[in-house]
Amino acid sequence: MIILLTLLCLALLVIVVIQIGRVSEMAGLIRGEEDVQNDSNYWNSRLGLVFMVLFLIGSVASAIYYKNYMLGYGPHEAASMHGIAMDKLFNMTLFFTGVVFIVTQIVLFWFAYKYRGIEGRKALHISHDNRLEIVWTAIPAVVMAILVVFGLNTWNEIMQDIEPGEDYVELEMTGYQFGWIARYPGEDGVLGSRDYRQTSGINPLGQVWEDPANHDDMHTNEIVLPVNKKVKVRLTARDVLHSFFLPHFRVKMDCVPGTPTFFVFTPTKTTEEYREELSKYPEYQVREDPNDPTSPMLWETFNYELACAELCGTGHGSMRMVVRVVEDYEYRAWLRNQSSYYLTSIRGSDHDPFRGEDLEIDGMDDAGEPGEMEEESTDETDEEDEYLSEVSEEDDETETE
Ligand SMILES: [Cu+2]
Repeated sequence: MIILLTLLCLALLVIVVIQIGRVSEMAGLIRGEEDVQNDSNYWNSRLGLVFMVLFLIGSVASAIYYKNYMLGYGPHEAASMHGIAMDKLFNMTLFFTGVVFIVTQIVLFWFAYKYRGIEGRKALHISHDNRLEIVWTAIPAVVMAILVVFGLNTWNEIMQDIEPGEDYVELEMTGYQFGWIARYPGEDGVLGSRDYRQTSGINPLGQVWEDPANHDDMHTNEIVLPVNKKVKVRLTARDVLHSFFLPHFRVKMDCVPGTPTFFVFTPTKTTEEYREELSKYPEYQVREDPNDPTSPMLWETFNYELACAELCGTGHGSMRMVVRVVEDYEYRAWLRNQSSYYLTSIRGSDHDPFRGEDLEIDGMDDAGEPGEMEEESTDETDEEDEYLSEVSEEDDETETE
């Protein structure tokens, strides 16, 4: 019904426009073509100026209104090292293109007004002007060169791989319709090999169980990362194109079936620190559930998140995962609490090529329980243990409640 009414309105509008055209045509015949032409030139050129002013005010106002989202200000500040450089680049590009946009719009509409058709005025024909041509070639060339050089520099910095000998955290993310599988390499620091032909319900990544590097690999249901440490994320997809998008870290890379990609970045703010920052903004100083005064504040419930940025199918919107950035000792404690996928789901089953054989797996005893790891008697380990006992106390409290 609404569509029918809309179509009817549109049809009526077209008829009205045609009728107005006819009326002015008739008026032109009565008053003489020239007069009508001059009249219309006069009004159109003035209305053009009015349009220009409103249009520029609207454009600048919208840029200011959306600057937090588009340029990463306020509660949308970057939480990674390269994110800051990237936001700077966007700001610089917008500055140059913004100046050009405003100047060219003013000149465009001003010329349309100044050189409107006036009775007796003749158009001047200029075949070419060397000076003008040099100016309008050189200025854009210089500005473009500046933008390209800065852009290329930033791009090379962002796309840099891990240097040999550098300390970093590695994980692998695999997109599928519709979700993500996160895999951490375990004690040996090596992600085991995969063969897509071995993919099945019990082996969602097609891990090759003969490869001992697979035995300590862990599948986790959230991404936990240590703050201020380089992270290398290896990206793949199991079916169609997906895109690994971490908006707060300005990370976005396609996951392509059959073509592994990767992204290296350094988170600079823990989730707690980011929440602290958000607590300063009025839009986050409201209850999570406005009808429930006992619910937590919105900033307290904030989490970094992973989203899929490729329209990969009907369940695309459900491809979300929480990303937690924590202190290094909390990260190591969390890692110790994760268990190997091989030991929990494959070991001893029909799919286990080492069934009935003894296996030595780093950091795990053969029964598949996370065992004693090599203890380093450093302060860090103490911190880690303290954190672990705190966490288990909290757990106990929630259980007794
Ligand atoms: Cu997807």
